[in-house]
Amino acid sequence: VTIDDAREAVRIFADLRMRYQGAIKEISTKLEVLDNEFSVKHDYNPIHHMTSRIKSVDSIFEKIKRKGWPMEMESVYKVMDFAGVRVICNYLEDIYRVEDSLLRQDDIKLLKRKDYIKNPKESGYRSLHLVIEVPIFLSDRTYHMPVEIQIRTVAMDTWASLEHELKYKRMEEMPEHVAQELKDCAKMMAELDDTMQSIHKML
Ligand code: 0O2
Repeated sequence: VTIDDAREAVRIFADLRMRYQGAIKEISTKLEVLDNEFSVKHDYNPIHHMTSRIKSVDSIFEKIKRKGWPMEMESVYKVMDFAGVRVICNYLEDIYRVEDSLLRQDDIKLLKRKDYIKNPKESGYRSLHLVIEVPIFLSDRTYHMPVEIQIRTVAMDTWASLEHELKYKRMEEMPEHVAQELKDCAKMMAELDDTMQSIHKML
């Protein structure tokens, strides 16, 4: 690798990061506006809090390797969760309320949807995953950037954060009985979400 190649690679990644940061800002603002509107209209906030991240260069290449894609620039553009926004909602129904309100917007295009709440993953993981495309307007052109949005309740988030620490990024296999315990915990969290939703409705 020559110094010029290295400089060019850094420039490309800086440009990509800038565009994905712009996309995260657009989505975060849209979600904040929706949350504020809901608060004014219904005196209640569907969104508990939000976080966002840009995938690290190492994680991007790890993903390309895991997917078995060729190690080339085209593969980097195929990574749909380069930019990620996590929306933590108070109640189960808020998840679909937030989804509907966001997808109604004219400039948002849905590219992929995975409902791991209706169909939890083998691990017990639950969340609604959307990959949407949002325009960002730069000085000389418009880019349509993909952003992965994970929408989940506080209970789903608690489980996913702890389980992620314990297992997800590890190379070793989780012992079967521990995996089962974690699955049981995920089930308890799902029951908790149902109960909290009912209590919220009652009041
Ligand atoms: P990080 O650090 O959260 O970014 P796809 O591209 O959709 O075909 P992918 O990306 O494997 O394939 O999609 P998937 O499985 O739908 O979603 C991946 C992301 O969901 C992960 O991101 C996690 O954030 C989360 N996730 C999925 N399964 C689990 C699980 O069993 N436990 C936990 N805790 N989180 C999970 P990353 O990129 O792996 O990591």
